[in-house]
Amino acid sequence: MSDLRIAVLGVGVMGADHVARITSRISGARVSVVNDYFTQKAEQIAAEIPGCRAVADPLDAIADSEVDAVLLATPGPTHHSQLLACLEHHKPVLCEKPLTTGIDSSLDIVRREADLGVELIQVGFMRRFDHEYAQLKTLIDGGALGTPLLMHCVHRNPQVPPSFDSSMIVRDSLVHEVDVTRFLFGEEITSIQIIKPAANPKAPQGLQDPQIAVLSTAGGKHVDVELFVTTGVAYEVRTEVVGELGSAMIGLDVGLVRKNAPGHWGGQLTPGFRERFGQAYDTEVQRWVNAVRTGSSRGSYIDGPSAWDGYASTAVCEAGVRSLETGQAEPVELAQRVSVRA
Ligand code: ISE
Repeated sequence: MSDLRIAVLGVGVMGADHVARITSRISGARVSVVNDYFTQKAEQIAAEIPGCRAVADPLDAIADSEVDAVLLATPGPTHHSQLLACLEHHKPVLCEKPLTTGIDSSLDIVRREADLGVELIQVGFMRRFDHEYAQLKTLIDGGALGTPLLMHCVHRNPQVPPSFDSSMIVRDSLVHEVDVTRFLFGEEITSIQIIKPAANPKAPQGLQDPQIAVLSTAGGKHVDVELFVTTGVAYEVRTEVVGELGSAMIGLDVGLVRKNAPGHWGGQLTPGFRERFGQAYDTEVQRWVNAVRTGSSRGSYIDGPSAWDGYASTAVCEAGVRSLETGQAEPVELAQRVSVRA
């Protein structure tokens, strides 16, 4: 079978990372086309990869006859039209979160994919592919914790770009815990409240940081998340699940512990999400490539979070942004579940 030819749209931090990943670590695939709003950046990257071209228009890149599948790492507001183009051309797509930036547009994508009768859209919630999250999921599903009851999460970033506003802490950062909750507990989230503690004096003026999110699930489980994106320290993502038979925690960041004179001990903190979740991104992309290459025989071109997962997370985050304004717990209302009709 020949290599899958992938178009990577958006070659900023994450997209460029994926280009490097596909080119050097993923088997059975290569990058045939790159596209970016900054055409020079795309041309520069294309020049470094044998057999790769820069295509200036994102929709042309999707339609290109030398493209079998698409990896979207473009800004969220462009996703709706780009996903529609992927569906129109029947091109499997791995879409970095968010699926789209609105509930209606996300549901539109879910319904149009369902009408085609084939799963073409996978959403890039990479934590599901991290070894530690996978272990936690196996532990919960195997019943080792009994009935899971609570989850406590910490999500700290050393810094965020200057354009980051308070609602992005919900849409861009908390969205991962939203997906983790749905993944680990297998339940939809029914309400969300954002609590606003005193802001970090070192945070940019007007940025509500830290935030505490409180989520409830359909089965009455409670999840709390500390979001703190201007710690100035390191990247810290911890998740603790508490059940009737005990608890389990991941993300302790304890790699090598060194002891040295005079009387010190310590280790290395993880600087950012690309380092912390590097293995997860590799596994996610390799499994997606494998799924796309074998898709025609299975009637599905995904192996991971679906368009529905993208829609559900958008709906929770939109309610979260409402709660940021009202201070109240906001209900999450999801449409009737739509699944792909084969
Ligand atoms: C970023 O977009 C990510 O997806 C990271 O995983 C998250 O930790 C960070 O807060 C976001 O800004």
